[in-house]
Amino acid sequence: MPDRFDLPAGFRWGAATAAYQIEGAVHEDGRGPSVWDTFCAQPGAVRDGHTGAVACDHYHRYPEDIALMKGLGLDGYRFSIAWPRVLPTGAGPVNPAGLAFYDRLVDALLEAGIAPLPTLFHWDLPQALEDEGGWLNRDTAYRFAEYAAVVADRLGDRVPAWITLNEPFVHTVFGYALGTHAPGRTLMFEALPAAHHQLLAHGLAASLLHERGLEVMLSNNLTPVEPASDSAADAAAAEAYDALHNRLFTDPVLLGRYPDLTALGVPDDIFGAIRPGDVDLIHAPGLDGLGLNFYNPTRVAAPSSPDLPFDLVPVPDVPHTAFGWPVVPESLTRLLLGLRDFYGKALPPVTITENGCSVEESTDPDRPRIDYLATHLDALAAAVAEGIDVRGYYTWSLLDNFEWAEGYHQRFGLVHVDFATQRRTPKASYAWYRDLIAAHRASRPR
Ligand code: IFM
Repeated sequence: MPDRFDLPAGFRWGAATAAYQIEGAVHEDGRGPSVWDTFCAQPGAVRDGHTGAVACDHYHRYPEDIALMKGLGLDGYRFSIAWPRVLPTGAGPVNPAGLAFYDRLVDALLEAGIAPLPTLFHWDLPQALEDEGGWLNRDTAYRFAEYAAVVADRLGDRVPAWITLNEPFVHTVFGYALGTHAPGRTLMFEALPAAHHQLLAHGLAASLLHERGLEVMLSNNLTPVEPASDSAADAAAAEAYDALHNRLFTDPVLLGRYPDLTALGVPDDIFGAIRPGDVDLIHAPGLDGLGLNFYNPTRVAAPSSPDLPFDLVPVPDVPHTAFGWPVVPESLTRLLLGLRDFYGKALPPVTITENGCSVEESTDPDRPRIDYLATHLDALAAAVAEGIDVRGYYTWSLLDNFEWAEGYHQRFGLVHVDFATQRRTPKASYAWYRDLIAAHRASRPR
């Protein structure tokens, strides 16, 4: 495996996490309940009844975790802010102790020479807002903008760049359409107002962040969609899936219009959710950077039943991660070139805000993760060589953590966490990434 890649000077090396997946301390210092606390309490919702109540105990152990980041030589750290820590009921009075935690975290990161990159929403909606309809309720978008302003007013003097939402596709589809994530709704395509309201929330918050002189990104987990064959039926199914997974979340922000969703049976106004002026509110603030979470491509065939307009089918003849996800690094190059072809000048600079894989705990010496990271960085460098403006790479994840419906079973960390003792042990991929960052810096001084 190469130990360096042809990436530009000033390229930002990072690692990513999210609040509910690592913080724990769900009952401490005035934090309110989130939809994930509620979901985890439902029997059978999460594998083996795991919850994020303790997770990596990062709330208390963040100095140790920042020391691990410093040991890697990271330029940046992407984390998320728990809305229910800051505003325990989602709106109304601010919880000073909650804000103070992020204040300490940001100061400690800066002290270590690591740039903080916060995400404002990584799926842990305050339960009180879910009780009012969650993202199906348009008001949630306005509550999000208020929350964004509160946090930016506190941290914006030290944090210049922000991510509004993490993966609205996954939150909408798993959380509101299929019910495999919190809040566990099973509305199928009628979940899509939740997508529109998240995008509206992004637009409203982006305006407020820009007014404060801050940069804004939005992180989506985009996937290159490939038809299973050359048939017209497979091509049409792939187009419908691409509209749902990718373009629904990117076109309004970058182009100021929604894609055609009629193949999904979704009306133009997304079941009455879109009001006049909304799309402009989403598009007008502009985006300073596109956050791209990349894991795998998706192969799509014509539907085998009338329930859905597509079938998701296995990608043949490729290795798979411990999670069963296909490993096709060159599809990252294809995705990036395809984004440029499709969006042209509307495509802002890209930052890879997540990329990584889960590996069996027993795997020694963590070779599959090193291979995954190296081959994807190679694919990224190939896109950069074709002229794509990529500013940084945040691997998912710094630590093994709470992997949502899979509980603690999928391990994505560069650092092993023993969840019984909270002992952290850097894996072979940690040393590999550390050496890679050092080699890149030595060969490309700023
Ligand atoms: O753990 C998740 C993260 O929260 C969002 N992106 C994908 C990761 C791996 O599933």
